[in-house]
Amino acid sequence: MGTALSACGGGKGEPTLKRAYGETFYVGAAVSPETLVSDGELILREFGGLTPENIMKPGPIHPVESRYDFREADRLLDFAEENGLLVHGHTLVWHNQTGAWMFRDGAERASSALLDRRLEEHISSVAGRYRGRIAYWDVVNEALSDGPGFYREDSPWYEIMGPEYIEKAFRYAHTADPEARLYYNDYNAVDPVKREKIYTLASELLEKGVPLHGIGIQGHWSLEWPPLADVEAAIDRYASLGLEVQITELDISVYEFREREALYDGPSRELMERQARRYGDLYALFARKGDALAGVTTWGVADDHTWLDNFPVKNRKNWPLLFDGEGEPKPAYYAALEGAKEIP
Ligand code: 9MR
Repeated sequence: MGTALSACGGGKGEPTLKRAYGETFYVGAAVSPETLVSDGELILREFGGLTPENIMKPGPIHPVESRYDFREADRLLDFAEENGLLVHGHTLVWHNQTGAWMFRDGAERASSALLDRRLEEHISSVAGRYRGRIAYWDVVNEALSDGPGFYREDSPWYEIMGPEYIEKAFRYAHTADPEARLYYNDYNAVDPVKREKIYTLASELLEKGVPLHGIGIQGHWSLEWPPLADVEAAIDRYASLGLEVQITELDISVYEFREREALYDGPSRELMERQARRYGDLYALFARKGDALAGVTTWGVADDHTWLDNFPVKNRKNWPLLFDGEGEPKPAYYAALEGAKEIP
């Protein structure tokens, strides 16, 4: 993309996302090794923090038991430090993107004791390697159920260790990097039913003295869903526990989840204006909630690289972010900037 700085704003006194919000919460973006290069200038102009989209997940960073692959993560940390960006590590424990070896012992399933040892070894190696250099860690990702149950029971972590893997993960992470702020991160985190599960989990962990510092509300949302009132209520509810809150994975799909057709052949002006109103409303809310919010991160930088091109429908183009495929600011970007007027 390589957009010239002068060609798209951010000059001397001009507003940028990080200038507008940097005193209120950090403005982050999820990056891949490729977008870190292709969108480098844009990232430095607009963002104050980075989340690795995939490279620090257990699968990529710890592909087999005896070997870690830290190359990409090291590069990201170096880039962040050279440029004064903070890093939000993602993620130490997840049921997804984890090597199958983690849960096996030869031909058998790993025992609870073996998996516990691996959990500690994985966390102490990854969080320990970057000790003091990671501002926030998503320690456990998506451990709760979207259905009637409480925990995500089909996670191999839960199946083998029961719910204790969650508190153990936080304790191991705190030992490995005592300075890092430790988060529980989930989607549907503003849905009132799941919100209460997350609230209950967090209160129980806190009661036990588990080092939990924040809740990550992922924010994979759409033009119509969720209602703003639910977003506000969730931020308030988590903050009432004395926890930090972050919006960790924001994107606004042009499709509702139930829509499976490719309804749009391009990002029409009308569609992008609708999306801009939505982003504007959200950032205005984030501005008002600045005291409770530690950060707001978009799940990507620009519309040329988004997981939503393949979810929930493969090969259906989406335009969910604040910058277009050329790295130019979209109407959504200007609406997000406008929201900063609501900072008290
Ligand atoms: O954006 C990530 C995509 O590239 C991966 O293929 C996918 C694998 O499940 O994970 C995506 O990121 C997810 C994040 O790690 C956790 N919350 C949901 C995100 C979107 O699926």
